[in-house]
Amino acid sequence: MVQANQEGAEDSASASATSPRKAGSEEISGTAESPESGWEPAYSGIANFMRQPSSRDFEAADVVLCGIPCDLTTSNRPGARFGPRGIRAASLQLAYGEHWPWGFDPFDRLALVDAGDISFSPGYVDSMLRETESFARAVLAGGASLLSLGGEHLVSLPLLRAHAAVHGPLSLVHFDAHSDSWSDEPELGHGNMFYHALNEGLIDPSRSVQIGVRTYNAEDHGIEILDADWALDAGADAVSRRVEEVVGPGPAYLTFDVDCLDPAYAPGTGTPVVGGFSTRFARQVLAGLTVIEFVGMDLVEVAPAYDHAGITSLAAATLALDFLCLIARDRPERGG
Ligand SMILES: [Mn+2]
Repeated sequence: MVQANQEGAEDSASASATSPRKAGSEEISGTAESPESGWEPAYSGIANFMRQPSSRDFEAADVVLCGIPCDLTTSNRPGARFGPRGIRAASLQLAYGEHWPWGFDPFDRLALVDAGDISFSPGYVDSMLRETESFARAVLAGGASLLSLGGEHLVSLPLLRAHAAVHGPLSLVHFDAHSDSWSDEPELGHGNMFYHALNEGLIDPSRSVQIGVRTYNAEDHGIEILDADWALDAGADAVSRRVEEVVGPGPAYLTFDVDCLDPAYAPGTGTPVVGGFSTRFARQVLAGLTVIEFVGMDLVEVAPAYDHAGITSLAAATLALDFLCLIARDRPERGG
């Protein structure tokens, strides 16, 4: 692993004097260009996502990445507010050029800026909802796509509000151990925001699908559920094909709760449920969704305090990078 990273790093360092992976040399003026070695090891440096530029200038960006450090309504173990930081740190060991098994570097094709985290008043759900929707609307108005890192899953509601304002009712492609559409909870929270999203008309249930579910909810609200047992028996390719059949043409929003993965692969989360996907299986399903028109994505519920050896954060960073490869796969190289 270390050997592979070093080889990749040498390749990318020699390829371009302005590589954004060269120790942040583009972002910081008046400092040393780069380390003498020409590359920076994964444990070192500023932890922007994938070492992409830190910026709130969205004009030139194809994709804006943000963190939403919120765990206000977490129903079991809190700590997802540290998710964005954990995922960014884990991403540094992936920031060495071509991403396996895609065979290309998505940042040769997509300009991504890491906008940092959305700030809101700690402890106030309304503040998080307002600030997140406002930020997302500003990004989308500038023409960029948004890749959001949670945070608890409630963050998807203001993100869906902003995306639906631009695109109309969305197909929801939802990876999760839980449906998060329970209708019997008195307050808005991370177990019912998709029930509220349905009531608000943000989601088209007939074009939506939930993948990896392995908890009970008496109501499916008309959304197709590919539960974890069915999916694992059917195989990744069959799951991808069924998701594409349900979604069809039109804008889709991807939301990935890391607890879709089995706790063996993602212990660092608030409400783990056994019997889930391996990281590899989830990657295969995601990579198979090649004809869906994704307009945005969030990846949520990483809680690094319960993680072991960083495997949950690494899985999340890898899945976020897979999503970027998925939307970049048919694009030409930038400026080339
Ligand atoms: Mn969940």
